Amino acid sequence: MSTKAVLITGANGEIGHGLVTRLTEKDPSLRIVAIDVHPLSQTLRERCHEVIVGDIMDSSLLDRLAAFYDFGTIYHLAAILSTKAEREPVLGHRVNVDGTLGLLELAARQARATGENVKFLFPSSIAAYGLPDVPTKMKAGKVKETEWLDARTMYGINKKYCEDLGRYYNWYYRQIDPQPTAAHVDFRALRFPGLISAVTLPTGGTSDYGPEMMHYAAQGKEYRCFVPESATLPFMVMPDAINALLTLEATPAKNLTQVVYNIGAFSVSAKDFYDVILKAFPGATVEFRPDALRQKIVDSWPADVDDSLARREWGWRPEYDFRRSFEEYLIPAVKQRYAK
Ligand code: NAD
Ligand code: AKB
Repeated sequence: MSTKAVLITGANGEIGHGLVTRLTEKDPSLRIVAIDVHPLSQTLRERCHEVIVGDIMDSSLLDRLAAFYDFGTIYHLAAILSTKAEREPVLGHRVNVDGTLGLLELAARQARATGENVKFLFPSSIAAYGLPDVPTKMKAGKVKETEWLDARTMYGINKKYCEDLGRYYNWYYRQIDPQPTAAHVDFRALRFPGLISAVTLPTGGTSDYGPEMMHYAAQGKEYRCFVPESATLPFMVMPDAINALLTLEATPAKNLTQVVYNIGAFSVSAKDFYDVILKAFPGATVEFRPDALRQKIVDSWPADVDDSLARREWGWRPEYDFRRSFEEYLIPAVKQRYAK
């Protein structure tokens, strides 16, 4: 008989850290199977039932997992983020699209074998959007899930396509089979804004300037910000991002009319970040030296998102606005982190 477990890919990443910790705090007996190409830290390893240092592209590894485990829920976090995927687009496509397809197939096979739906949580991104220029972006304000979907980066295109793949696996998978399967992949995606964690530093993304500015200031390091002061994006702190994943996972399928939901917390400019960071770390040195090419990516992402659907259907509500994020979570935690 197979062992019941939760699968987390990309477990060593920023969201992985928060998710593994929160899931095991909630239920210490939960069996987590974690995969990442990089080894997990000791503290995370201790919280997992099995840790695999491996590649989600390795189909024999996925076959082995399918043979040993019944995954009721899969959190598929492994990805190549926007800046790295723009530098290596073929790698981005392989990991972000082919990798996701492999995981969706694993979930579909498991649903077929067990006769029970497999929940598939997918972190999509504001990168799925593509606005043509800054005036249009600022005029658009809070964008809805169905608007401005002409993504301009390999990463954004990958995310959008994977949302569509998820919709297919959720509602139309093998639709002309004479005998439909009893169970299916219950795909649920969140379009996350830029995330900020006090515990980890981002790598390979484009919204990284916000969290980087804070982590550099806390370490007394000079930061060169690659966007202008006016650059504006939606952001959210990691505790809210984890809450969103867990709340969406726990929502009964009958409450959900869509497979993709925006979630928002606050929309701020790079100058807003600078002001709050300077207040907390008066010696901080930040030089705004925009990189026109990376800035273009930020310019194409929305300034804010309309998350009314998530609020209505599954009760989404961020706990942290901009002020509370910094005063009660980020600043105290990073001060403590770098004081060690
Ligand atoms: P991250 O880069 O910190 O973590 C991704 C993890 O995936 C890394 O630990 C990496 O080693 C692993 N990985 C990459 N390729 C792999 C492969 N082939 N096989 C196995 N593991 C592999 O990113 P994160 O911030 O934790 O993001 C997690 C998910 O959330 C990603 O899908 C990302 O696109 C999405 N997301 C993140 C943000 C954000 O601001 N952090 C915003 C929107 C969406
Ligand atoms: C990135 O910048 O690539 C991510 C994201 C917003 O998806 N942080």
